[in-house]
Amino acid sequence: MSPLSLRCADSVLTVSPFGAQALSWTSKGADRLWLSQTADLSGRLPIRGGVPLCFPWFGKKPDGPSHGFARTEHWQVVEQVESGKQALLTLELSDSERTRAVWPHRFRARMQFVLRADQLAMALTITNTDHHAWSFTGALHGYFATEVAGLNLPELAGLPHIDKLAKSESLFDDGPGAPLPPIPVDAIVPGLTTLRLPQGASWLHLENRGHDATVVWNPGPNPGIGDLHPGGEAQFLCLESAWVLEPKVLKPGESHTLGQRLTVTG
Ligand code: TA6
Repeated sequence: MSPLSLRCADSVLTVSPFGAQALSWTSKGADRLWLSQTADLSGRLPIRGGVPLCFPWFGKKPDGPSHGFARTEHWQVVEQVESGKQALLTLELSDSERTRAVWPHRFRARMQFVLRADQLAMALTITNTDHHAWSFTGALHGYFATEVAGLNLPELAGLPHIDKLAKSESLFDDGPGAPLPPIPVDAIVPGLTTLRLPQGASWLHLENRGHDATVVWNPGPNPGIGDLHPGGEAQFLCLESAWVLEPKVLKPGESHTLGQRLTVTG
């Protein structure tokens, strides 16, 4: 399925209806997202890069696909509007026989992108359309372009987190000059909301909402990931707006929105 293009001034967003996944966002002359040069765009496998959506679960599950099925389903476009100051794109996914075979619940998921010249706001709203309560975990698993070598994100200094690599609770370093995050990293940081990532001469400001944690991920050198081009791991950091600490329970008719707003400055 061909990607959709959304434009506001010279800010351009490309979204694949497969997974409702942002693939690139060019603002102020640079792509703010990172996409693997060897990403599989056939519409059969998850796409490595951009902003994959994890739902109805985050991470691995013995009896289902990693990070759930939202990123490997075809979403319907329900709204695309471009007006002077902003452009808006909304895609929707509902349960089907295929989704109920791996997760036996009725739901509606709506992914909205609001684009401005220097800003992209993303919101994933999950609604329980079933007759019983169910729970989910999820994330906006964004891959952001940055030079990983020498990275130092002061917002992480001293923060408690779950270190998924060491399988333990830990604290980020807060000494001067320490690489932050250390690479490789796979960390769940409870409550963290705002971060600022260097992107060449400019900054990407990230603001999460409706999350219980920010996930920070980079596999480091020799990642052994088939669809990651050689050296690609040095070019991105995943900073994910996530609901992962405890499953989020939704009663019939209830909704929850997981969001992330990106703003470019400099
Ligand atoms: O968000 C971090 C993480 O859950 C890592 O543990 C790592 O496996 C990554 O996502 C990528 O997962 P994927 O299924 O896309 O290969």
